[in-house]
This record gives sequence, C-alpha cells and structure tokens, in this order.
Amino acid sequence: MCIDCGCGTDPNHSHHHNHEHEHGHDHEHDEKNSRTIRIEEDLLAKNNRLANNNRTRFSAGQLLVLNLVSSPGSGKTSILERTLTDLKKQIDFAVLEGDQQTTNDADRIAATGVAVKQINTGAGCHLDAHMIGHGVEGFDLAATDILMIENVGNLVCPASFDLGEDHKVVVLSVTEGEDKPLKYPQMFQAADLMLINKIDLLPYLRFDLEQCKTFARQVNPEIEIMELSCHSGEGMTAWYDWLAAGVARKAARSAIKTFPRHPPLATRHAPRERTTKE
Ligand SMILES: Nc1nc2c(ncn2[C@@H]2O[C@H](COP(=O)(O)OP(=O)(O)OP(=O)(O)O)[C@@H](O)[C@H]2O)c(=O)[nH]1
Ligand SMILES: [Mg+2]
Ligand SMILES: [Zn+2]
Ligand SMILES: [Zn+2]
Repeated sequence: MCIDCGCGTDPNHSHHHNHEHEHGHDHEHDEKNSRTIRIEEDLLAKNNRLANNNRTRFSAGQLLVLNLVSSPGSGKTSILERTLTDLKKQIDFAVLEGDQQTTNDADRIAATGVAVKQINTGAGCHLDAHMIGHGVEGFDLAATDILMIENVGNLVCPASFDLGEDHKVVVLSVTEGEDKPLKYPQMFQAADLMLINKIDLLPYLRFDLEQCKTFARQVNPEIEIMELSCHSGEGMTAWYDWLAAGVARKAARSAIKTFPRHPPLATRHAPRERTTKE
C-alpha cells in the first residue's frame, strides 16, 4: 500500500481519483450543488496534502521543480527539447511529460538523452500531485538539478492543482492572441514566469506584445516575462540564465542547511546552570 495515497506502490497501477459518481436518486439541487462543492474541496485538500509531501521530498535534495503550463501547442515540448539539448552538459535534468494520450512528447524528450517518463491522464485534463509522486519513482532525484514537468495542454484547471513545484511557468505563444491573460486569469496569477514563445512569427501576425505584457501584469503584477523563440533561439539566453540562477539558489539554500552559520537553537538556548541560594 502507498502510505500517502492508499493505492498500490506499483507505479504502473492505474486508478482514477477524480471520477464522479452517479447517484441514481433524486435530491434537491442545493444539496447536489453543495455536495459537488464538498467533493471539489476534498479533492483539492487531498491534492494539497500530497503536493506538500512532494515538496518535502523535493526539498530534501537541491531539486528545482518547474511546472510548465499552457494551452495545447504553445511550444512547451519544443522549449524543453532546445533547453535540454543546450544545457544538459551543465545541468542534470529529469522530465515528466503529461498528456491525455500518446508518448509523442516523451519520445521527443528521450531523443535528447535526458531521463523522461510519460504520464497519460486518459480523460483527465491536468496532472495532480498524486501522479507526480508516483511519476518520480525511479528517477535519481539526488542526482538531478531540475525536474521539468510538462502539464497537459490546458489553460484552465492545471492552475488549481499544486504539484509540489517551485514555480509554475506559463507559456503563451504569439499565435494565441494577446488577451489570454485576461481570459484565463487564474493561470497567469498562479505563474511566476511567463514565456512568450514563437516571437519569430511576429512579423506575420497582428499580436500586440506590449499589450499582452500589460494584460499579464494586470492580473499578476509580480509575474516575470520573457520573450523567446525556441526555433530561432532568440531570447533563450535569458531563460537559461533564469534556470541557472534557480539552481544556484537551491544549492545555496541547501549549503546553509548543511553548514548553519549560527549554532543550533538547542545550544543557544541551553538551560543555564542554576545557582541555588540556601
Ligand atoms: N514558429 C515557431 N513555431 C514553434 C515554436 N515553438 C514551437 N513551435 C511549433 O509549435 C507546434 C507545437 O509545439 P509543441 O512543442 O509540440 O507544443 P506543446 O505546447 O508541447 O503542445 P502540447 O504538448 O500538445 O500541448 C510545433 O509545430 C512546433 O514546431 C517557435 O518558437 N516558433
Ligand atoms: Mg507537448
Ligand atoms: Zn498512489
Ligand atoms: Zn482538469
């Protein structure tokens, strides 16, 4: 039994956690609605618990975990292919690929020589923390600097599911229209970084780059934004620098953990010897 989720430890097991049950009986709408809300809350609460377990496991090493989210076809796999090819000599990567069907993306990543596992969600439209917990079984996380998770192409519900990642990175390609941050605000609020991809196509499109950035900052004033094209290579250096800085921050944090600058609390606050007055 898997202690966290109660399922078998076989990573190939398949089960659905977010299926809905037909009740086969009538009941008031309010009752049905409140039950639906309760089920959703339970589902998210369970996901958050498993995400925290993932995070604890990831932070035991120096692992930087990124969750790549976007609508279908924005270029997540293409960005990964180029990034892994360019950086794999300096940074150790592992990749989890989420898709409803096919191993196409995992096959593309495998061709770069980086460790990869495909998670097929079937009818599911997002990855959840439980899938990630099992997905990383078999990866040598202690020897990995960055775990890249490519989520299912969907700008809606992956925003609500914490996987235990350090950052959600939202990819928006210029063919999608500059208004997407306003139409799908939750995703852009949840992300720390937005990659605007396919800028090589800008001369052929009516896409207002500045307007797109304004919209993104309107829903998330803190969001970092980079423009790039993984086909032409333009803008990729800034993304690579961001990744390298993330890895360096992780390494520094773990060095502080290993060599504390201050004596441990127990030593600093050791009880003083009592002098008893007779
Ligand atoms: N012109 C141009 N095309 C790109 C760029 N990046 C990706 N593409 C193309 O966009 C299409 C989709 O790219 P993918 O990398 O498969 O996109 P994805 O986000 O992984 O797609 P899903 O996994 O299906 O959601 C492919 O035909 C790519 O060649 C780019 O920078 N410029
Ligand atoms: Mg893909
Ligand atoms: Zn399980
Ligand atoms: Zn979903």
